[in-house]
Amino acid sequence: MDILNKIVADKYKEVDLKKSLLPVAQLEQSVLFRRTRNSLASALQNSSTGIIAEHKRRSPSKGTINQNTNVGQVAIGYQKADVCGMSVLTDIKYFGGSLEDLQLARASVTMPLLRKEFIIDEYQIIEAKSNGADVILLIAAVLSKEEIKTFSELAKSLDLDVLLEVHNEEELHKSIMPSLDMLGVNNRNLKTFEVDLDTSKSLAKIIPDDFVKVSESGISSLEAIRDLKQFGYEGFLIGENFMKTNNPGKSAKEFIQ
Ligand code: IGP
Repeated sequence: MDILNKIVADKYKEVDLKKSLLPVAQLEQSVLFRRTRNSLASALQNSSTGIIAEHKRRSPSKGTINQNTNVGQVAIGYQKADVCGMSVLTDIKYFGGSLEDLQLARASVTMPLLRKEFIIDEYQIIEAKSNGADVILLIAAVLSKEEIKTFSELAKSLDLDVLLEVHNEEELHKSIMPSLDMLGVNNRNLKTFEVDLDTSKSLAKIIPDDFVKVSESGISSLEAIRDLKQFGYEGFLIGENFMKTNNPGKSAKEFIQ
C-alpha cells in the first residue's frame, strides 16, 4: 500500500471516531462557523507575489522539518511578510499538525487560512469552517468525481473557497467543475514523493482560464516563481523552504523582498 492510501485509510478511522465524539450539530455551534470568508482566490488575483505560506512540522517525505514552532508566531510572521494566505496542516499522525494549530493561527491573523487536510468526509468540511478556515483542499487522487462535486458544493454553501489539487491529466479531467475556485497542481507525487516543477508547466495549458492556478510543492526560488508565472500560475504554495529555518516568517519576508 502506498503512503497516500495509508494516510487515507487512517483518515476514515479518525473521522468515524470524531463523529461519535463530537456531532456535527455541535460543531455548527462554534462562533467561527458564522464567520464570513476572506477569499484566498481573490487575494491571489490581487497580489504581485501570490505566495501561500505553509505551517508544516514534518512530512512522510522529509521527516522532521521543524518541531519547535509556535504556530501563532509563524502566522504573524507570515502575515507581516505580506503573503496572500497561510496553509495549516491539521493531520496529526503524518504531519504533526492539529485543529488546534488552525485555531491558534485563526486567533493570530486575519489573512485567508487554508485547512491542509486529507478530506474524505463532509464532516471535515464543517470542522474546517468551525475552526476558522477560509479555504479547504480537496485532493483529486483520493476522491471520486461525485465526492469532489458534493464536497465542493457543501464548501461553497458554507462560504469556503475550494482548492482542488491534481497531479496528472486524468485527475484534472475528472475534476473540472464550476464549484471549484482554484486548481492546484502538486509538483510532488504523493505516492512516490518525486518532485518535478515540470508537472505544473505541462498541466497548465489544459487548466481552463476561469480557475486561479496554484503551483504546489518544491518551490524554493523567485526564479522558479517567475518561470511558473509565464505558464499562468498566480498562486505558489511554499512549505519546507520557510519551515526548515528557525524563523519561518522572517524567511518568508526575506524571500519576498
Ligand atoms: C508545500 P513544500 O515542498 O514547499 O514543503 O510543499 C505543500 O505543497 C505540500 O505540503 C502539500 C501537501 C499536499 C501536504 C501539497 N499538497 C497535500 C499534504 C497533503
